[in-house]
Amino acid sequence: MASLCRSAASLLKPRAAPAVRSAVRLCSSGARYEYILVEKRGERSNVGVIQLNRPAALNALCDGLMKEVGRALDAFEVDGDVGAIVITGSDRAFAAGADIKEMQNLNFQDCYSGNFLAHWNRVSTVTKPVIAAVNGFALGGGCELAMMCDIVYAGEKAQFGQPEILLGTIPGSGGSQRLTRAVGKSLAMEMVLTGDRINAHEAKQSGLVSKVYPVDQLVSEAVKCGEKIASNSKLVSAMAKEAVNAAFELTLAEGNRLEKRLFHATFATDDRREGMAAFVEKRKASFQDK
Ligand code: CO8
Repeated sequence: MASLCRSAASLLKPRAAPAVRSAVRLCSSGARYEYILVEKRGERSNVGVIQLNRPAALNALCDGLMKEVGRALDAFEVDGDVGAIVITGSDRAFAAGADIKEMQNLNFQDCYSGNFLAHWNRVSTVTKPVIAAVNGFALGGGCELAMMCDIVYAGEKAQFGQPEILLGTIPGSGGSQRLTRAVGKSLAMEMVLTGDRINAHEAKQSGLVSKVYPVDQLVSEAVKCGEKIASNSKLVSAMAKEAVNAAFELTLAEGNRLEKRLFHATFATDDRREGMAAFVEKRKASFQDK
């Protein structure tokens, strides 16, 4: 957790890259991943891809799976080559929610004293841009996981929903908050109170996702978006992400003040100098992430 609290600048310094250049089931520490596949993609191997891989349970987000996602995010966060991260699932399911079988016998004390599933929040604290590529079901915690990401792309057959009410509970990882901010009160209320799902096109129309692609093109399109982001200054991208995220937390005046300070801060970077010089000299900028 401590590593996630470091400043963007220290996180973006190149360090020893973990061994995740091709699809492997090893994390940086050498420990095996059981529930996810991790690789680096893109022409310059600068997009980290985490694929949820628990097909028999439609990628239900058991504790072990979410801990592995956290470890993979940690590794990409400190990997100086990686400029963006994609989280995806299978064609059938991004994730069908938190693992109901794992939750079934918990009581209030277990949840409260153990701060049940608090570590899920790690996805929303990563400083590098994270893109969710959602095919199939994104239900309950699956929809919440997608909404923790910075950009959501959907495959044409994606379905989004918060069906917790049908299980006698309510969203617990931001569903009532992020969904409402994304789609507005009436649709969010309808989804949370009825458990009804929306399809990819409804999700696009309501602002939950930014692009819809054919199922088989979704992940490569998300990687392309990641490559585009990764070609910019990682340092300045982290500032841009911080500024946009502040819009959900601060008043307009506070948000504008923070934005202005971050804008001013870009003038302390070599990359801002390089970006403007490259424009004036009619050449492509070469950012060094400092
Ligand atoms: N948890 C555990 N197992 C699951 C889950 C799940 N969420 N979803 C599917 N599975 C399992 C099924 O049990 C089944 O396993 P098995 O073959 O061993 O019986 C397998 O996946 C395939 O599922 P189905 O046979 O049901 O497949 P269908 O195609 O018939 O249906 C559905 C697909 C519609 C996705 C259906 O599986 C379904 O409704 N799943 C549950 C969806 C749901 O209710 N999700 C919300 C869960 S609660 C939640 O996410 C709360 C989050 C709170 C986070 C708090 C953080 C602090």
